Amino acid sequence: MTLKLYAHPFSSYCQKVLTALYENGTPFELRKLAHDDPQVMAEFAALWPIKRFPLLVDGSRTVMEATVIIEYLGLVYPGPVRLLPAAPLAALEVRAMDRFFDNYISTPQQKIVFDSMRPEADRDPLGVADARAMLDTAYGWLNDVMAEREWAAGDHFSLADCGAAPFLFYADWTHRIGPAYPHVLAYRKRLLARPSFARAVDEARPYRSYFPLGAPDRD
Ligand SMILES: N[C@@H](CCC(=O)N[C@@H](CS)C(=O)NCC(=O)O)C(=O)O
Repeated sequence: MTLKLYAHPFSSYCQKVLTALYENGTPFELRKLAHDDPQVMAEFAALWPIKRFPLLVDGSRTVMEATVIIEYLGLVYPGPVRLLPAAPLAALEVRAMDRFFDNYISTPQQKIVFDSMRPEADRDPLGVADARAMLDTAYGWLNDVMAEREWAAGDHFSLADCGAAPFLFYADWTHRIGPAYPHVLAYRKRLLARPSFARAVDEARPYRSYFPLGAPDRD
């Protein structure tokens, strides 16, 4: 049975799952979400009316939410790279860092981007200022954590790094990670050098013009 992933290469949450799939060389069929492919869009809408992607389909089972998809892959299609440690407390640390990147890096980053896509009159400057403040706070906290670590949860690349990679990638484009956060910048560089994420970034290059704030000429 071929795994099907409904996703788009430029989406950060999709890159989170693609990084996990590439880490383990897990075979899958990409059902690329594109408005000029109504068949795929209709399949996706029927499977998941919430219409947030990525979405994994394994036979009769539908798995939503990037984190849950990665945990599912580890349980049902384990590969050489274990992305969630077997020891419960070590796994808890990975999950805590995964939540940190979703809630305090990706969520404020997306707030800024989505706000920029609204008509001028519907914008939310206070919400955007709060999101920028949250990113500064999150960069500061992460800088202290990463002073002591190679990967998000310690010595081993994990689920938390799968999310950190695209979220820090786009966060820097949205609200620059300044020189006050050298350990975050060095970590982002390590993530970009990781072959699994580097592949996801390369596959998304053709779509850079989609970035609503304008993609910078780097990375
Ligand atoms: N909580 C979801 C978030 C997924 C998400 O926000 N995906 C974005 C793409 S990066 C999306 O579906 N955007 C479409 C929309 O907001 O309508 C997860 O972890 O998978």
